[in-house]
Amino acid sequence: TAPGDNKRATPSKVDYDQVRKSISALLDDNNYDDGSYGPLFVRLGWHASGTYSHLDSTGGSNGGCMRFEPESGWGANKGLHLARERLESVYRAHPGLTYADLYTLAAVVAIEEMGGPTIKWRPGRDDHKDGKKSPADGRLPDAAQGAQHIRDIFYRMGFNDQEIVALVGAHSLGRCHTDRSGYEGPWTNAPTTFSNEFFRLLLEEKWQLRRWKGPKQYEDVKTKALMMLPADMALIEDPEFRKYVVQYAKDGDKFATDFAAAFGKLLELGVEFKTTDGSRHGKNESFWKRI
Ligand code: CCH
Repeated sequence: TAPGDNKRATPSKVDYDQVRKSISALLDDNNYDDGSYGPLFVRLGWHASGTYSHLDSTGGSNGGCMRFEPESGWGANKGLHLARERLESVYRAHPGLTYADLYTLAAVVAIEEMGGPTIKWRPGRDDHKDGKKSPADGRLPDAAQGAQHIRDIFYRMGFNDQEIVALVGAHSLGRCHTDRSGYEGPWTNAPTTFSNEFFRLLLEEKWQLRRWKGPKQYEDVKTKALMMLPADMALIEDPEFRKYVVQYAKDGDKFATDFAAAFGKLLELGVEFKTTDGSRHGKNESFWKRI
């Protein structure tokens, strides 16, 4: 049966510390990928949020629409049903919790548990009953493209060059799967540990085109075990992006701080949070001021 609205209790009754614990308990699985669902949960939160456009205020994590068509069927979201299925028990165990909050909190918990920074997160996203408000496909980045495309996609969400580079640093985590994106392999040697290794590898390794039947991707000359997407390579080819790659490769703490800020912002794009008097909190106002 299709997942529906969670109207069993009001969000304020949900114990989010318990929700966090339930999510943490689902991260490790020796039979899955590199032993953790963490990277997949991060991709889930990112793809749930990255549909936002500040031009018309559509898209974003509110609504939890990725569980419905059309979003569930988008090529860019291939494989994410595994994350949603894994999280279903958490949704069931916590009456009042919305899928929209769950998908974003799962990403936050995963990053924190994989050694990343604390990310500011608050509940308040509603679930829609269907996918009617989903934007048209095409709002998530295409890995085959370069700097101009990346800017088009992320400027549309309201990010600047520094935030873009910080966000893509999430590719220190996880890997590509031939049956999902068509690409193959991990970016780093420790794909379940949050770090600035992605940036260090980009600068320090020599990268060559991989000769294979799959889509155009790069491999490190030394071991051929690591990969970069064309869109990743754009971060060192473009001089403005490259400035931040150099900075983050040198300073892991700065990366962690900037990543936390940009990722926290990503998860809130287009979400209107209710204030205690029931009125809607302004979209563009930062919640730091409110709490
Ligand atoms: Fe990404 N990403 N991403 N990515 N991504 C993929 C996997 C992950 C792009 C393409 C891909 C971000 C930005 C970009 C993660 C986090 C983030 C894959 C492989 C492709 C392709 C999917 C597969 O085959 O499983 C492109 C292009 C961009 C921007 O230009 C941002 C931003 C984030 C988060 C902040 C994570 C984590 C993964 C690993 C998922 C896994 O299953 O291991």
